[in-house]
Parts: sequence; C-alpha cells; structure tokens
Amino acid sequence: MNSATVTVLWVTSLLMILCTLVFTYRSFRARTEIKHFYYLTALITLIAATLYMTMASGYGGIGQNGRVILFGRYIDWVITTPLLLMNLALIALPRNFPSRFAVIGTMIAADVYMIVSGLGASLIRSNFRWAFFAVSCAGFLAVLYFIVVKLTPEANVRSEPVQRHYSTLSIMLIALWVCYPIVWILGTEGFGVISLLPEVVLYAVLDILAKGAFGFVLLSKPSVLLEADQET
Ligand code: RET
Repeated sequence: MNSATVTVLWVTSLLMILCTLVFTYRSFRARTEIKHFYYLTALITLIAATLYMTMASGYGGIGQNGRVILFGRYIDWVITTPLLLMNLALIALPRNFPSRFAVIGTMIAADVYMIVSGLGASLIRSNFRWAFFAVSCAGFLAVLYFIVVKLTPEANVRSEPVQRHYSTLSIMLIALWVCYPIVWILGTEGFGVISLLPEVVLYAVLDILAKGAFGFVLLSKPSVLLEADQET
C-alpha cells in the first residue's frame, strides 16, 4: 500500500469517529423509546472506524503475489450491513408485526451470506472467483427482494410521514449499495480496471455515505422514528 492509500484509510477512520461522537451525543438527548436507533447508528460508524484504523495500520490486509487484499472491509461490512438493514426494517415494520423477527432475521442471513461469499471472491485469484461473485450477487438480490417486496408494502400502509421517511431511506440505501459490486468489478479484486488507491477512495466515499450520511438522514426525524417503531 502506498502512503496516499494509507492516508485515505486514516482520514476515513477519523471521519467515522467524528460521526460516532455526533450520533452518541445526540443519543443522550433522544427519547428513551428511540435511543436504540441512535445506538445502532453510532455502533455502525464505530465498527467502520475500527476496521479502517486496522487497515490503515497494516493489519487488515494480506499480500498475495504482489497484490494487497484488504479483507478488513469485509469484517466491517459483515457486522455493519446487518445493523443498517435492522435500522431500516425497524422503521418499516410496526412492533406488533407478526413475523417481524423472521423477516429481519432472514434478510440479515442473506446479507451475511452476500458479504462472506464476497470475501471468498476477493481471496480467490483464479477465474473461479466469479462463481463466488455470482452467488454473492444472488444474496444481494435476496436482500433487495426483502426490501422491495416485504418491507416496502408494509411501510406503505403506515402514516404519511413514516412512508416518506422509509421511502427516502430505502431509495438512498439501494442507490448506494448497488455501487459496491460495481466498484468490486472495476477494482483490483475484479477486472483491475482501477488500481488500489482509487478503489480505496471509492469504497471510502461509499462507506461514509452509506453509514454516516444515511445515519444523519435516519436520525433527522425523531418524531417519525417514535411513530414508526410502535404497535399499530
Ligand atoms: C461485493 C462483491 C461481490 C458481489 C456483491 C458485493 C456487494 C457488497 C455490498 C456491500 C455493501 C456494503 C455497505 C457497507 C457499509 O456501509 C461483496 C462487493 C453483491 C452490497 C453498505
């Protein structure tokens, strides 16, 4: 890794820590019933900060035939993407939704599968990695299915403000998440059209938007959160 790449990793770690501090501070002022949204959001950026720090200090990657595989990002994603989905699902589904646990649990299982098989794809050098890429995409499609087919119709029978907040968040989440496999294809793990530095920059920007900006938008409407995460 060259020094520019290391700098990008450190700067991203710092930005994630800043987000964590802001979210934690705001949790102190939040109403008890919705504090868990703040804790989840802060935990997501804290985990990212930790893994970025690990990668920046040279422990979140391995060298393979002169190539660096930053597996640390998969450790970050395997914990944070389930938490992001949980945050979204808790807005769509009311507390007394009969299969709330099953829907969220299955969606998260598909998501974990997506990240773990993505890690497999990144560690394999032969063209067999594309088989792992394909099954990871299948996991991703399952996650999108849960969002679009299971969560969205439930959110759409809620009050107007809940519908609007869910719609903003789900569109933002899908728009950002589809960029990850695209960067993978272009980056050093895929076709290698771009080198490690731009790859790290692109993932860093995506991670800041998908965790930090998403968190700010999610927490920007406490009254809607209060209404969403209730019995109907
Ligand atoms: C990989 C490569 C294999 C195919 C697919 C992928 C999808 C990754 C996604 C990651 C999302 C990460 C987020 C991180 C935190 O903010 C593993 C890149 C489908 C969707 C949102």
